[in-house]
Amino acid sequence: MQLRNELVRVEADRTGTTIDNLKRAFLENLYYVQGKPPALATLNDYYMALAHTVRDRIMQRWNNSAITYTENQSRTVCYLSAEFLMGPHLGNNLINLGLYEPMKQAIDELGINFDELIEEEGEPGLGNGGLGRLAACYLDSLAALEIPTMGYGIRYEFGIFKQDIRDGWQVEITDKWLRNGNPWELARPEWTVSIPFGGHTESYRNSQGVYRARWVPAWEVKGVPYDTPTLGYKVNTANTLRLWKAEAPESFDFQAFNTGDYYGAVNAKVVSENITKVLYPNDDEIQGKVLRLQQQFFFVSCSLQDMIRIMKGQKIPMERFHEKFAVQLNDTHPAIAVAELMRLLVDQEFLGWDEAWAITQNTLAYTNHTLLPEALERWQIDLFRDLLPRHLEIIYEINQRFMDDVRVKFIDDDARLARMSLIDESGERYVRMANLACVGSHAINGVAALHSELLKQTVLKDFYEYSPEKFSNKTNGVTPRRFMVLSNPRLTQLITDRIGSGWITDLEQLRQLEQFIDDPAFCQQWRSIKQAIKQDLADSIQKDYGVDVSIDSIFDIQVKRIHEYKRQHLNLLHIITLYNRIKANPNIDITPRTFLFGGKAAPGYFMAKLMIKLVSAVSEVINRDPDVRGRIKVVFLKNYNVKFAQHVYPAADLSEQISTAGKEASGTGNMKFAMNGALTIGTLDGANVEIMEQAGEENFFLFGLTAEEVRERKARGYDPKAYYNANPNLQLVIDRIASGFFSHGDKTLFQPIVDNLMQSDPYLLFADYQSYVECQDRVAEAYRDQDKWTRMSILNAARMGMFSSDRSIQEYCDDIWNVKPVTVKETEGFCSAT
Ligand code: CBF
Repeated sequence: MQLRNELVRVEADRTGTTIDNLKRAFLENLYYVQGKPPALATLNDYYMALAHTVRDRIMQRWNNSAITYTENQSRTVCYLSAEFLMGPHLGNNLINLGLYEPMKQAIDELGINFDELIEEEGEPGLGNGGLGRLAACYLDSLAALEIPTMGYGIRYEFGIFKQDIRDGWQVEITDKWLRNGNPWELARPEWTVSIPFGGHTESYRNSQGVYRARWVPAWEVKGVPYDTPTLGYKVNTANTLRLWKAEAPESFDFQAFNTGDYYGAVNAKVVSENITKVLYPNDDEIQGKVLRLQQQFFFVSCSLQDMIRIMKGQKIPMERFHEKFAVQLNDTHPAIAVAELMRLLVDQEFLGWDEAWAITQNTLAYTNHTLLPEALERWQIDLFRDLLPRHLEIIYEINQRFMDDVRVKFIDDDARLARMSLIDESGERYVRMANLACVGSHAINGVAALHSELLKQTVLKDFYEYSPEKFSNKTNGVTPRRFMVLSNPRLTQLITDRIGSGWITDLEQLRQLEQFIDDPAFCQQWRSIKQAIKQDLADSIQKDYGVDVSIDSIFDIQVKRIHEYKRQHLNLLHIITLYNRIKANPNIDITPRTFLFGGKAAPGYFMAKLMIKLVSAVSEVINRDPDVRGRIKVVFLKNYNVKFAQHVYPAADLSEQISTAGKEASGTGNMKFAMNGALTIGTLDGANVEIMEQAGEENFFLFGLTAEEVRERKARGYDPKAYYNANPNLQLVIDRIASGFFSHGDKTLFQPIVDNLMQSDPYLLFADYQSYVECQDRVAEAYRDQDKWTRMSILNAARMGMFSSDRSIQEYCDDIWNVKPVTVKETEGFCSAT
């Protein structure tokens, strides 16, 4: 079909940005898209109308980006991730469009509360925590830096569960995030792909008489793409997040239906759609379930097939796949891409093995996000073969060639061969996904300096020794657009008034704030802003939990997934220590504190759930004890998610980053807190190390063993009881928990925590206890000197430039992906056939 050669201009209602345009557009969307007259509209209708008004203003950028990339055959980054924790879109899109203020004015002028509409949006919780949120920050920076990008992932019908707290226990509630529709996505059924599973393989001779392999799958599902635009900050770039939904090839099996088997007829649909039904709610842990492998293969195959379609659409020969695409594997979850790309190139595109292998390695790169052994993915061979028989063959072939190379490089080292093999044969046989990712990638990186070093010394040591040139560090970063501009408008205004707005895209410019640390007016404004934000959070705590918290207390916050290695229970040991001091001397002079916790526990992680219960139990006792006189308060904030996080980071005085050294790969919450002027109490773990380097030791509360000391302590034979016996304060804390003091006299309730600490204490809480408490005492002392504290707070924010995800992404672009920005052209009308 050929369009007439003319420029079509769009009416102002779809693209206009004057206040009048925005008002008209909003009302029009309410009436015609949402189908409601104002008299009958609900809050959600208003939100939807606003979302559509914003989406209309994105469309031109999105289409122009697609046209530019197609015309230029642009090299494209494909970020493959099983999780994208995007957070609410509305406010963020308005910021990136530069329309936040005009839209607020327009909506307010209509008599509708704009802030309520922003709050009305739910969030697509398609991730567990750090890894998924990092992917979202990276999409933001890729667009801001004008890098052609596709994010590829899974459109889970149910994202991370909603957390309720009942009687102190976590209760999981299904997250029906699509219930009211999703105005930000567009289904693209025309690009549906077919994904095979199961069956067997066979060999055949092609027309030239050459033997080839063929996969004869037992069943297939359809992958339907849903696209969401990801905007760059005040540039024309709108990239795409493409999430795949699984559907049955036929909704009904008519044969079964005709024979009266109604259940059988719909079952195929149910089984297929199960693949993208729900996000596995585990962070840093694997479960080895077949459905999870199905999910991984499903989205990887959909995405690679999509790339091949794009290559063909742009008439680029398949031999140039690695020139067109740079594919990043976000952890091992998409590592099956190594075998799948080989299958597609060899079996379907008929490239030779060696050529396909060179393309695969040149295309793929792998980011490792954890050193925890329980998070290293491996799949039982039988399970793997049943689902992906052809991939197992391909993996065997890759392995055989790889083992031959290793054998030559490291002569007579069978132990090394066994460790590096893609197949774990030490007992029951498994496919090792990290090994597969390493072998199939040209670049491997960790996510903070310490983590990247430890990777080379521990889990990936053999691979480092084999190909050191592949390894690098890419310290994580977070987007200042969401985590400063959107979350903290007051601080943004203050900073911009002083140094201009360049810092929003060049965070190093925050260093200019250092010149104001001796300016009393600036410090006063800085402090008042913090107090005002604390008041907002205090109000919401009062409303939601009925607890009064004072904004003159230190807001001491630990928000992150609940995990033993993150040591929320170490925080509790300190709280109980303070409480014990008060009980011993009710008139003691202590710096008031509000301890806030938030985070979800994996539903099957008993200890983590018990830790939540312990926080609740301690808070119940402390908050109502008259001796405490409100000087310390403890609150567990339920259902911590991106939306809520945006209210939390700006309100913090103290950021708790207290994981056992060597366990947290990077952390990213630590960066978000510090950018918003919180001081950190932390161990030398993950990115804390670099945060401290940047902020300066004098502006960071450091405690605890180093990763090396932790290793030594364990090697020597760590005995937690020795610490307990030697420290009367620690004894009192543990005994109080064990005695049932926090559990209405029930001595058994928290026994698993007590026993675990007393008998093994795998995360060395006892070893770090004294150092932590002393450090907390220094925090309390420092907070008393408000001038000094404010200076430290300003310096922390001023020196966080390196933790912008723009810096991280620039490093990936330069060192791993070799991509350059592409400026998206602007058009006058929306459609020109010329
Ligand atoms: O790199 C992003 C984050 O990933 C994790 O959350 C993960 O899922 N493996 C790590 O635990 C974090 O340390 C890291 O910041």
